[in-house]
Amino acid sequence: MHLRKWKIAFSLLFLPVLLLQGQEEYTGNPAVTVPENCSPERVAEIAATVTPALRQLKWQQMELTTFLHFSPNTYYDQEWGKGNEDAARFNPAQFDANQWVKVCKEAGSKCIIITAKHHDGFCLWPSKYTSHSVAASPWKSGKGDILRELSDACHKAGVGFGVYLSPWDRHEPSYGSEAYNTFFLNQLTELLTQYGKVTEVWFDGACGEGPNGKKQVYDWAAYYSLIRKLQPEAVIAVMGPDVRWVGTESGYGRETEWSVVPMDLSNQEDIAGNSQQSASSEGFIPSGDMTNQDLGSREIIAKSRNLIWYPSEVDVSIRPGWFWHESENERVKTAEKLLDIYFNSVGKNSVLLLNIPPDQRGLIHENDIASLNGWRYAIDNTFKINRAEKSQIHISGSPGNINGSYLFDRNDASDILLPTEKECTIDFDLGESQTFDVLMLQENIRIGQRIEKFRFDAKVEGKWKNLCRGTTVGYKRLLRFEAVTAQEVRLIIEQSRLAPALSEFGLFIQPPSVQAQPATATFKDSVRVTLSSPLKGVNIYYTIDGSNPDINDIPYEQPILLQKTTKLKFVAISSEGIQGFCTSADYGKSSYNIRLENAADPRYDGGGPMGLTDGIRGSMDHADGRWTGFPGKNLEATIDLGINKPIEKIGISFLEETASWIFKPQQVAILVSDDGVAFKEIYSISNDPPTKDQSTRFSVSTSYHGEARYIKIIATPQNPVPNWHPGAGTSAWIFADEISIE
Ligand code: FUL
Repeated sequence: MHLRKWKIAFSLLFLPVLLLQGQEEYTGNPAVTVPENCSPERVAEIAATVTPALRQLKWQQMELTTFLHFSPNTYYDQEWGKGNEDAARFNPAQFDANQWVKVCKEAGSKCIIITAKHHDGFCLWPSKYTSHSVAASPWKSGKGDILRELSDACHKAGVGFGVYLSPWDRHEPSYGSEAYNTFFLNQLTELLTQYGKVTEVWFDGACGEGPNGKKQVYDWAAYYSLIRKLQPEAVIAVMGPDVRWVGTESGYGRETEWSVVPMDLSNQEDIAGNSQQSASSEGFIPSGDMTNQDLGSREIIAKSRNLIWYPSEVDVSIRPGWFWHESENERVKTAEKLLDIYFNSVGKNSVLLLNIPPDQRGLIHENDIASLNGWRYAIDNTFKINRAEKSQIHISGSPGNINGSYLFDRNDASDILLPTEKECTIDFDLGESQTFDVLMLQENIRIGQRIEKFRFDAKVEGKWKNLCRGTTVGYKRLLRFEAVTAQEVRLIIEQSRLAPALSEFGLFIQPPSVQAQPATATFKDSVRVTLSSPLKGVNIYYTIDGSNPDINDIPYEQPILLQKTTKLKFVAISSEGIQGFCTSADYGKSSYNIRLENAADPRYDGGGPMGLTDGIRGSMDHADGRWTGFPGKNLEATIDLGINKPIEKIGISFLEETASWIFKPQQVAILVSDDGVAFKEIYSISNDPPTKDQSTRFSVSTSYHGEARYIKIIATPQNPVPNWHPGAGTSAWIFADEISIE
């Protein structure tokens, strides 16, 4: 054992690059059959020799890819078309494929996958095999081809081009018969032969009923072999053999993400029959529950005879829906949220497939672009300088320091092969004291995915302090922790399968953040807000007029005293001139006494009853902390103005977000009183339940020319929830915010 260790250590000394393969020679070993009666240890070793096919390796290296959901749904304000949509409504008058590609490329995307056909069967290219396509639309007088313009723009910009062709087709009459498989193969052939190189073919798993009420038996094997024949370098994703769906659409990958998994994730009986014998897709049908937390641990693979390289893709939309909806323009994920998704997808051994749906004009909306720009700025500035790049490295057991430059060369093909001992420590002397809050690790997956458990420490004031721990690394692992300043750090690989090949090691610092204390508040007279950043040497700037702060705004020097309802916006700029995210916090003044007959749900208490009259309106996000939510109960609020006062107008706003079971109240009544006992109704309204999903904010108000001391608002929930909704028969939620009294 020792001998082997020293051999590795010496090879590190004299021949530190153990692998620097040209991609051309690389073929990979994406499927293995485990011999019978292997011990679990032996199976783990075999799993460590499974490596990606070349197309999978290139796909993994892209890290960031884009989905574009665009179809008649964009014009019908819906997510799933029925197949009978009128092509006459499809008219992206300002369509500009170059804008799409420019926005995606600038955001860092390496491949764009377009919904060539979604479940509604409408084709964005003039397919010869159906009339339900752009050819029937008024756009470019039926002479246009979205795919032609997009593929040309992608190829010109050096961005990959990918297609989403929905197997489920709610328009095509042959759906549900063998003829449909031929129809589908014909459409695939058009896509794979008319638009140049295709990087990814994305098949969704949905298999519903077609126009004749029948379901289709898909001939996956025929689809796959056609793709292999026509576009051998394209990966086939999700319902395909090359790329696995991560299992959620949240943007958040698994903590432990193995790219090597059993061939059949659930049904052991099928393994032999379904075996993916080589990088080819023959006989492969994805099965098993992709949502399981554990897909590739020693316990799981020990039960398997066939192991495959099947890496994870995280798909998520920048908006709540996959398609563009006007009502979601204010609900675009913030740059900060996108960064969190990045760390939890790309940083968890997955490729991120971020959906950016074009709008009815045929352009990517300004709000999406603003988020993407902020996101890119944060990623670029975080990863610009590797604070470890000048390190001297020592590996436990080896006689001296080694040149670790291969760990900092931003080349995932050069690596240092670590000893196979149970525990191996790599000490880094960073050369000088550095501040960092991100650890990046990469394995050379051409050798295999091997690290099972690690921890990372820094020497702070003479003592080792643990900063983070992790399990799998794979292609890339990113971990964040509180910023620390240190010169000595160590990475301890606590467990691995065979010898891990570490290809990159990075320490980075994110753009500075600012915390406000209190984070939000409703107050009667005044509130004092403290702003701070965990990083030393940063300058904080803020505004109180709602504008975005920068270096020209008020520098923060001492706690800020607020005496009226204020949206405070703040930003930090590091000593290196890097600007953090602009953050805002709401502070609302409420001078009324308000009593609620029914308490709000504790998860949605809107900051307490006073939050209903603090001048800050809830956003389109029901969980923003501003909304007061009542589950199936009346909202009954009584406000005491202290003395009789003249009143001009009384109003209240509500949220409707039926997908979250939040409906407009069935009834709203506004009452006034001088003594708090006898109330007079001055307004009442009834609302019919909606007939389809809605997402909107709405207000009711009434003018009142008189005096009163007490105001009462009673809102009753929709009861029962209508039949078309999954909550049918129950009593809906009411979400209210801001009662206004003028
Ligand atoms: C799902 C589809 O049903 C959605 O509409 C969307 O295309 C998403 C990416 O896949 O299964």
